[in-house]
Amino acid sequence: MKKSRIFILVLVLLLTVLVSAENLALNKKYLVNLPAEASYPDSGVELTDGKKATASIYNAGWAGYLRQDYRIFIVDLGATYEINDITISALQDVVTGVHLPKWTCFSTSTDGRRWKAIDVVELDEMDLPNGIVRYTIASRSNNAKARYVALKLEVGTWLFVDEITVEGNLDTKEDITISCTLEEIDFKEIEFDY
Ligand SMILES: [Ca+2]
Repeated sequence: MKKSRIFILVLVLLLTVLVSAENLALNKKYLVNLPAEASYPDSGVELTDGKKATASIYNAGWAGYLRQDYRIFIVDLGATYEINDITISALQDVVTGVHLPKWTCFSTSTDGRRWKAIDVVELDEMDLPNGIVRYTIASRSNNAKARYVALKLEVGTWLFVDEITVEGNLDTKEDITISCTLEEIDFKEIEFDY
């Protein structure tokens, strides 16, 4: 009896490891519709390098985006996968004008041309933590198939972003059929709820 229980436990643990989601966005290419400010630059790898910034505007891990209403970030996963949670982490430091986005829209595509708006996350100031914090905004994509993931974030004064993640299962990888490159994507064609 005991042996069979141990066997089942090991089996469950093994299955959990096998189906556990991984960050498919890690070290993947991304584009932003407008570049980060020179004072808080992004070299083009920091938002998917797996490194978290500390909750300080002086930490070099933050890319800073100033005004102009919103930014759109597109991550190329390199192949189509079934994806689960999409997250983006931002800084709140109200005194220095760094605010969390009031809304964040999520959209996915398998070919970079046809897009599907999948979620909007709105942040209510009443619900936000006080002080200087690194805050993660998350969306559930309910096993959407995607090669490209786009996020559109409201920008008030400053938006500071350090990392985007896309959770999914590597085993669901599909070979690329017809799709455009990241550079060929037209930001205006992406479907968002806002
Ligand atoms: Ca990072």
